Amino acid sequence: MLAIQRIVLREIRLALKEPFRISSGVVSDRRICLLELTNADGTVGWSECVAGEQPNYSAETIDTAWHAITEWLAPRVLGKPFDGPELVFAMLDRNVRGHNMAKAAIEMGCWDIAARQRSISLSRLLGGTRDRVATGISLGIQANPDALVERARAAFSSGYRKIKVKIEPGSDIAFVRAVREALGASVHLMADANSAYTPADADHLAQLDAFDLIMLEQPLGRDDLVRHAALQRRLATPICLDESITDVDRAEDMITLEAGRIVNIKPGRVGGFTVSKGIHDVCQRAGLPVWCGGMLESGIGRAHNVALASLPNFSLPGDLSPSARYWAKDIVTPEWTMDADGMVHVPLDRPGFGVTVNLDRVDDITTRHSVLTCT
Ligand code: OSB
Ligand code: MG
Repeated sequence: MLAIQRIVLREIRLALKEPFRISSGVVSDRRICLLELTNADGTVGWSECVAGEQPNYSAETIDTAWHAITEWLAPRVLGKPFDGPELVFAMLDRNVRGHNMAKAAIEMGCWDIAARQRSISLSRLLGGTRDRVATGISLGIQANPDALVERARAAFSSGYRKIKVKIEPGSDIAFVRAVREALGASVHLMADANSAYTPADADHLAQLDAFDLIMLEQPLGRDDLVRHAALQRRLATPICLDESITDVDRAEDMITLEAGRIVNIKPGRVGGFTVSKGIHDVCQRAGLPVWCGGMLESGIGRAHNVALASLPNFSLPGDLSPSARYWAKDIVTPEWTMDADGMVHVPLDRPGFGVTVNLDRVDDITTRHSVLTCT
């Protein structure tokens, strides 16, 4: 039984080691919203809202999520007992359109509490079947192909099992070619456009077929399922959808329309773990692989992603880089690490998501704070 009594919202500021540039914008200092949820029995769970500062990836931002959680979503769970975390998404979703990132933050915190109550790992509670998950790196857009090659080489030699390069018009074909030539034919290489292209670019994008990419992520707009289907017919490279897949129905539409052959699941984007599991299951039934994407999360959001990535149909490496790739110092202990084979270990022997939140460090970098309770 869960009955959330208190949610502490915090905004922290965490500087990335280097700016991360995608087709729609750049981020160098992350503003991250953290949730600390306290259950009636005293069990505490944590979560992170993946919304960014600007509405360039999704319509939501940290400020809209803060508002949605405070005004509409937290009141739906605070002081309202319910049987289990699989019920939370429906409680939050009824007559509240959108705001999936805000919903996900509350929902995932409830899963963490439920795992801790049972003294089992979050991975186990979710139905995870692996003790290690394969890790890829997502490399931001660089000034020139040489700078990208340098980062791709370093990533490959440190063990990463998939190299993803961000692309946009003007920084695409030559950049991907340079990385493929530098790393050789056997490396799992892919590109992510974050919606930077239109159907008029189909012939241009077809040049990427020459580089044997394992997938091309989100070339077109997020509502462009029909247009993605037409583009997929034109390309040999499998299309993977990220921004477009906001719920289980959109994943089913993708499958029906053949708008893509792979899904990047970010639990924070789709409203949490219940929806993520639903997308995982429909893809599995259709024979399509999924993988776990990232949103430059702190060690808390990363913990949720690692747990999800341990499910069976997460058969491709996720965007789950170790803490040290992003931050001088993470906010969890131990920090997330990757072994020499590019694997992150799932903390199966610890209750909940398996790392400890370093509260002193969180307090040091907190810039905004709000306590929500039952009224
Ligand atoms: O499209 O996958 C994306 C980061 C911010 C916004 C969108 C995306 C990304 C990444 C980063 O690719 C992956 C990571 O967290 O390492
Ligand atoms: Mg993406």
